[in-house]
Amino acid sequence: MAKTTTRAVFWLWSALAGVVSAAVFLAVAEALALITDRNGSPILAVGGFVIDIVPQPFKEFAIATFGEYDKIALLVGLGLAVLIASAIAGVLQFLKPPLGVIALVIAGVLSVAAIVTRAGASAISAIPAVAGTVASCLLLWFLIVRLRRWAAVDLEANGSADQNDSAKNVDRRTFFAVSAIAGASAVLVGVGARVVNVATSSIDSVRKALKLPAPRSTVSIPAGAELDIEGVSSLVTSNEDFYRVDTALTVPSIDPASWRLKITGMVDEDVELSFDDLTAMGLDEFAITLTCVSNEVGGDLLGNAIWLGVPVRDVLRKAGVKSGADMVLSRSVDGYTASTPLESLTDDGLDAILAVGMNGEPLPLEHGFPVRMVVPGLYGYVSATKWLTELKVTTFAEDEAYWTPRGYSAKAPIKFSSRIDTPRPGTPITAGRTAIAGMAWAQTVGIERVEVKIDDGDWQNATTSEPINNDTWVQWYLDWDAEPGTHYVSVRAVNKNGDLQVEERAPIAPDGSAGWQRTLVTVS
Ligand SMILES: Nc1nc2c(c(=O)[nH]1)N[C@H]1C(S)=C(S)[C@@H](COP(=O)(O)O)O[C@H]1N2
Ligand SMILES: [Mo]
Repeated sequence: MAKTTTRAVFWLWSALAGVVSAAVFLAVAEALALITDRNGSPILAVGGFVIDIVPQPFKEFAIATFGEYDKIALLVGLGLAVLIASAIAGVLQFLKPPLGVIALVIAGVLSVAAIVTRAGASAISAIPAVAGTVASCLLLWFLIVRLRRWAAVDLEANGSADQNDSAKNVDRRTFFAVSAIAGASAVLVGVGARVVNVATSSIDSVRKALKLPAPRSTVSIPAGAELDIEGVSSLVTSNEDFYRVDTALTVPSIDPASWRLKITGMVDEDVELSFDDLTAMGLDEFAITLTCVSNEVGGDLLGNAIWLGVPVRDVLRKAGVKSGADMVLSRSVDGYTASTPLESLTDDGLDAILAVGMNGEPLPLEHGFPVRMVVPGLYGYVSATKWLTELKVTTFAEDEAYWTPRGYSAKAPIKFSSRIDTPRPGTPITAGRTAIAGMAWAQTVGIERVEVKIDDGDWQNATTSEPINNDTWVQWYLDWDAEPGTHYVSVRAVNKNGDLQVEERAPIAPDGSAGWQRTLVTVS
C-alpha cells in the first residue's frame, strides 16, 4: 500500500514552490542588475516606489520614512509581503493554473514599472526584472505540473496502482530536487549579487582617497563657545552622530570624477560644472546648524557642522539669473527635489553654500557626497539637497518640490527653538546643586537669551555660550538647587529681534513644530 499525501500538505508544497519561484525572480534580477543597471534591483525599486507614493493619511508613515531604521523596517515588511504573496501564487497555480503564473507576471510588470519610473532609469534598467519574471514563471509552471500529477495519484481513488506509483515517485523526486536546487542557488546568487553590488559600487574608497583643496578661510571658534557641562550636546556634532534624514533606500554612489552640476531654467545661459570646476572657485568654511522639519519639541533631528563649500550665489552668478525668478529647485541624483526661495540663496548677508566637506572631511556618503546644499535658516527639506545634480532657477508658481504635494509647506523657515539636554526625563537625579543645560537655535537671527522655569517659579535667565555666529546653535545652563520630589523644568528662548519663542504647540506638518519644552524631573 503506497503512502498517500493529504490535500493540506499539497497546499504547503505549492506554497513552497511559489516562494522558491519568487526567490529565483529576485536572484536573477539581482545578478543581471550587476551587469545592466546597478539600480535595477526590483526590491529596492519597489521600496523606493512605496516611499514616494505613501498617501497623506499615512502621514505618520511618511514621516517615518525619514529615519534610518524605518528603512530597514520597510525592507523587512516588503520581504514578508513578497513571501506571503508568492506563497499564495504557488497555491493558486496548484488549484487553478495558470492563475499563479499570471500573478507572477503581474508582480513582474509592477516591479518593472517601479524601476523604469525611478530617476535616471533607462530601458536597460528593466532587463533584470523582466528576465527574473520569465525565469520565475517557467519554474513555477514546471514545479506545479509535477505537483499536480503527483496529487492526481494521491488524491484520486485509484491512487494505489503500482504503475501510478512509480510515475508519481519520479514527479515527487523531481519536484523536491528542483525546488531545493533552485531555492539554494537563488539564495546564494541573490545574496552574493547584492553583496558584490554594494561592495564594488561603494564609492567609499574614492571618497577616502579624495583630497579637497585647503580652505581659504576657516571658522574660528570663540573662547567660551563650548560649555563644560556633563550631558549637554557638543557644540559641533561629529559626522558619526549627525542625524540622517532622507527618502533614499540605498545611498547614491557618485564618483566626483563624473559628477556634474547643471544650472538651468531662468538663466542667461545653461552652465555645467564639474567637481574640479566647483572646488576651483575657492573653498571656505561655514558653521551652520541644520534642522529637520520633523524635529519635535525636545527632539534631536538637528546638528551643527563646519561645512566646507562655495556660496550658491557665486555659482548662480556664472549662469546669470533672469528677473522674475523667485525659487531654485535643487535636484538630487535620486530625483528628490527641494524648493528654496531665490533670495535665501543670493542675499549677500546669508551663507547659503554648496558643501563638499563636513567637519574636516569630504561629505560622508549618507550626508550627500560629493556635493550638497546647506542654507542657514531653512529646514533641510526645502534647502539641504544631498547628492546634488541640478539647480533649476524657476518660480514657486511654476515648480513644486518633493514634499510640497505630500503635506508640507513650499517655504519653511526654521522656527527658532530651545531644548533641554540635561537632566533627561526618566533619569532621576540626586538632590543638591545641579546644572540644567541644553541648546537653543535661531539660525540667521541669533539667540539673545534663554529662560528657564522650575515648576511655577519665575522665568530665570540662563547663561548662554559665546555664539560662533548667528547660524549656529548656542549652549545654555542654569544652576539649580534640586530638592527631593518631582519637578517640571521648562525652557524658552528669545531671539536677537526680541521675539519670544512661540508657546503654542504646533505639529511638525506642515512647516515645523512649535512650543516650549517642559520635562518632568525626579529628584531623590
Ligand atoms: N537627496 C535628498 N536630499 C535631502 C533629503 C532627501 O530625502 N533626499 N532630505 C532632506 C531633509 S528632510 C533633511 S532634514 C536634510 C538632512 O540632512 P542630513 O541627513 O545630512 O542630516 O537633508 C535634506 N536633503
Ligand atoms: Mo527634514
